[in-house]
Amino acid sequence: MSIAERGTEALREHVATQLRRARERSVVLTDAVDDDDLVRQHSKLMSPLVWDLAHIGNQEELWLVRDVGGREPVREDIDNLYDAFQHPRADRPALPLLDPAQARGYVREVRDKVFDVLEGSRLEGRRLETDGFAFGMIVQHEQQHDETMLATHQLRRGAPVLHAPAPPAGRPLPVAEVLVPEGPFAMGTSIEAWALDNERPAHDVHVDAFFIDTAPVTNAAYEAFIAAGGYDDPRWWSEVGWAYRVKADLTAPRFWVRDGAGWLRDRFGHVEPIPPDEPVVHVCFHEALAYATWAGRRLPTEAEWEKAARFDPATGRSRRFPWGDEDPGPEHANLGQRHLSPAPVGAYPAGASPLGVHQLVGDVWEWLDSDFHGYPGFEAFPYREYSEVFFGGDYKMLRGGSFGTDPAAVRATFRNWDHPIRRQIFAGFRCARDARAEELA
Ligand code: AVJ
Ligand code: FE
Repeated sequence: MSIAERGTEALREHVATQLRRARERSVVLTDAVDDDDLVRQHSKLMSPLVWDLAHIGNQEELWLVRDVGGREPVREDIDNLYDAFQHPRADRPALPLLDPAQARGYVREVRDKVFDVLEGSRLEGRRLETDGFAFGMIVQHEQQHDETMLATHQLRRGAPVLHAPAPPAGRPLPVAEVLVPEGPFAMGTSIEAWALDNERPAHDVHVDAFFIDTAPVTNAAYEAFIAAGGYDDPRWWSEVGWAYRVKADLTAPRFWVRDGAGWLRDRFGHVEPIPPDEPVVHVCFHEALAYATWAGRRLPTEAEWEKAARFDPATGRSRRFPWGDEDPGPEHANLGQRHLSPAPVGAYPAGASPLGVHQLVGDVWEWLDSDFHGYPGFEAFPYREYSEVFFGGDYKMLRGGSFGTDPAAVRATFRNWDHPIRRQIFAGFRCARDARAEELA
């Protein structure tokens, strides 16, 4: 059910449930390791887990306790420490951070006040409170950091501490690619209550006919690119991509380890054979683009991806999700850290789009050949630092969420972005190609 269709009390209950679910995840991810591990920096790319935890609490305090609730600050003195714009990740371990016990106490104290604020909010009136937007924003913020913390776990060395059942089995798909017809579709949203500013407003975009793969590129397909010498041939790489490939000495996806003539992967501390039918993960944008070029194909644009994910040819309408308007369930998509890996191709037939494109949502974020810009009519809300300060050419877009993304923090309109060199995120890709005139007859 959409947020706006709920009555006020049902919405209040929904907010409370979502807040609790997010906190359960944060607790699992931070209770899984000891205090020494929580304060350590596992990679220069990441914050110590204890920073993420207190930062989650601080954002919640700023928006829900102080702004929505109009209450006195809990810990105004620590705002600066947990402001992501004040301190780059690499510098965070050296800050006088709250220790693990203090951080846990802080987020609990903030959360108690938030439940009180939630009781008193009309969930309408001010834009920030209408449909519980600020609560939804904070739920998504915590879940986004939970995915970031999961990426920190992947970078952490030592014995495995996280456990989850294997994803469902795959099955062969009837076709490898489908035609997305030429024409306009409604991109973005003006009606999804918890959509963030960069997803707004809905606007028509014309998309030429193109073919898109029904599944993300698999480990087996990617290994063929490696075996064919793809990493040694600058023809497949963009100029900046090749320069980075050389400088960083890339030879395979991150977390792949050589095993004789083949490869293994290190997944949250388990060193294991690489499942051939799972989407490849932990490649950067440059690797995705090089693969696509080698394969005689290209990456989709952001508009193409969203049209493939939302366009219903029967009605011409854009759906909330590939499978329809229902919120994601376990049958639709590999989301929410239920499984700690992507699922093999074909594992979610109920999640396919009307055109027959599978696994657009869940499994792996998909790199796209688009930069981050605001849609026509974009308006920063409620703060410029969520999206607007990242607009421009420095980032590439990612869509669809991964096995590490919570359903609350992904939609078919949800936009993610990162530097094109990043590999620690749970990102893969799928390929597309232009349609030839004779294929449209
Ligand atoms: C939208 C995932 C790029 O993690 O940097 C978290 C989300 N913004 N805290 C990020 C975010 C502020 C953001 N991404
Ligand atoms: Fe944040």
